Amino acid sequence: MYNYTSIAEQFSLPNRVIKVREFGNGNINDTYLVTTDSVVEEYFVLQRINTHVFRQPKLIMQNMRAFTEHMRQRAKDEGYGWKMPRVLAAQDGQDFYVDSDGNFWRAISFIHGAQSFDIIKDIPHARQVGLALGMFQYLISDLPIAKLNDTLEGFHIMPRYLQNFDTVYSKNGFKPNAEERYCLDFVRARRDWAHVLEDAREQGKLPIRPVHGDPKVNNVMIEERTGNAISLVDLDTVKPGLIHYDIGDCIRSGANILGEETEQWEAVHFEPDIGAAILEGYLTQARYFLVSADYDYIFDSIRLLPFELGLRFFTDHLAGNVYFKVKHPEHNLQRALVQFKLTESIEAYEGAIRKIIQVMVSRAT
Ligand code: GN1
Ligand code: MG
Repeated sequence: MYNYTSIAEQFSLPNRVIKVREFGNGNINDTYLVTTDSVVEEYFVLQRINTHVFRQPKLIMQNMRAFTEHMRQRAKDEGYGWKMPRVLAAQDGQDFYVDSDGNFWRAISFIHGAQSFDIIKDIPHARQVGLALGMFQYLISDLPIAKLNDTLEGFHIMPRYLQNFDTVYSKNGFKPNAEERYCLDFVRARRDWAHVLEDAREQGKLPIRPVHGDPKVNNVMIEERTGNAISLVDLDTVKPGLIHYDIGDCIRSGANILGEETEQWEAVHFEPDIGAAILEGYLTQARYFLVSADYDYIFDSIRLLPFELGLRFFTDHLAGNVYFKVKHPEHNLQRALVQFKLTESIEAYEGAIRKIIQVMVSRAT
């Protein structure tokens, strides 16, 4: 459908493009790995930005320039072996290329010698995933939020998602099946509590800071040689927000060892040991910038983010799959069920998880 080679060549010259293949399994953008004949930069990542979701993709590129340079410099100054993807310029010197159909393409460097995983392999991996988030937030923590555009308005803002859900549901006029009924009841039972983080922000308890926005397990790059996390990729949602969105998202994605795409949603559960290891890794770096109120909302964030994601999937299911890419018509319903089951399991373990948080926090502070 697209002439991938000629699009890739917008970013590869003077090198020749040898191959372009699909890469990763993002739910929003289309991602490709480009192989070139360059000896220094054999691969790079080419992406078509979904402009229905990201309506101002140029703002994303502006952000990426600003924070990747800032973070790269800080990592260097402080002696961390941390890598930030580089934005690759197109032939005309811009940070992107718009094709004749108006598609928005951009290229970023590939992190060599590293790979990512959809599911946590073991406890050391879990620790590295948490550490990656702590490192990312640490390196960006001194970048003034005024330097970051809001690339996706309303992202992670729970009251907005609830409003959107109500609008879609009231227009839908459908007869729910048993699974949809479960989801409807699930949302109803938790909707009043779900404002917890935004309330804390409004009350001045939690500050707005730069966040990653999407620190799930498969965005953490693990160095093959050492097993250490060396980068956190997928940077479109880096913008001002609450660091708790990141904490909850990272832990909900890692501690669900069946993965978010499993069809066995009834078996989905939270693995406390993995959650603990992620938190432990996170705090080794995050303790340098967290303040005491931040710790008070860690449990809420772990419970809220899977609920939020489940609600977003469920809303999209009701809306006819207009936001997340799907492989079959019930895909978003299945994904919602997975996240709701995970939330339920977190609720069942609340006492144990709160104890883990206490132990990890007292060790780190
Ligand atoms: C989307 O496209 P991808 O897979 O990187 C979504 C995240 C969700 C994630 C769930 C901009 O990310 O918020 O957590 O799916 N990104 C956006 O897998 O909505
Ligand atoms: Mg993403």
